[in-house]
Amino acid sequence: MLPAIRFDVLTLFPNAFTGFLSESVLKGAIVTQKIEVNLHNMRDWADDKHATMDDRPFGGGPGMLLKVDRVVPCVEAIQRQQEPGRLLMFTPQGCRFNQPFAESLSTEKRIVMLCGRYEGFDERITEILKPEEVSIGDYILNGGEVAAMAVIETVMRLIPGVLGDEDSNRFDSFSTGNRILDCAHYTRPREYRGLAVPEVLLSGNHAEIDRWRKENSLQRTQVKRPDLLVTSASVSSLKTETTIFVDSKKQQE
Ligand code: 6GU
Repeated sequence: MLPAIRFDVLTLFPNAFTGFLSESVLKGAIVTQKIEVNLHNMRDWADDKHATMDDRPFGGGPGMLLKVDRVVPCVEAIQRQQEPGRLLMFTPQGCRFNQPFAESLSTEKRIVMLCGRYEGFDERITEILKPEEVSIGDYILNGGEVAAMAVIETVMRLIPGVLGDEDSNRFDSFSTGNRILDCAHYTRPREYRGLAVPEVLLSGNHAEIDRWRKENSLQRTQVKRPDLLVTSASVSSLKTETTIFVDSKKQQE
């Protein structure tokens, strides 16, 4: 059986991924061939293995840039291995990665990810390859490797059959039909240091439990992430059906 998604990661540090991919759910997804992750050391694709991958910027300034004549042939060669995949380039200047973006990736057959290092990429790499530029947040990492891991892990969870319980991600924070935070959860003991589990969760009344959870989700979102809600009168009265959610896809445009 073909894996649902083939990921190709182009990086100068493939070893950074090996521990990450060999544990827990990711390991399972790879062993059962739900996903395939191919790590490509970009340096191996240069004509000579000691080839320089980076160079100083024209015009001066700090840092080194990945070279267009190294990166472009490498991406093209890897794309030719199979039907070309959706191409992501990791850069702090990219669109913010979020759950709707992950959902859009989860139906792809192949995702090719280009990880930068140094100060970034020669601009012509973007002009020639026209990748989707992706960032995982407003802070600066040493390179795109951690971002690639975040994308692989998030997308992998959305593939049917990867998580044990088919329902286990449907109610996650930010997921389809629930673009707000997940509700609070409790397990035994019923009381700890004077803190009791909300009575309704012990009631066995599933309609009441559902109502409590919806209300709790909305309250938590208002307190912890009010930016996820468009503030309106409907929010303060906790009427879920009239709450307007910020469309994160539009935010990205
Ligand atoms: Cl994708 N790359 C780097 N270097 N820094 C980042 C990032 C990506 N996303 C957030 N910070």
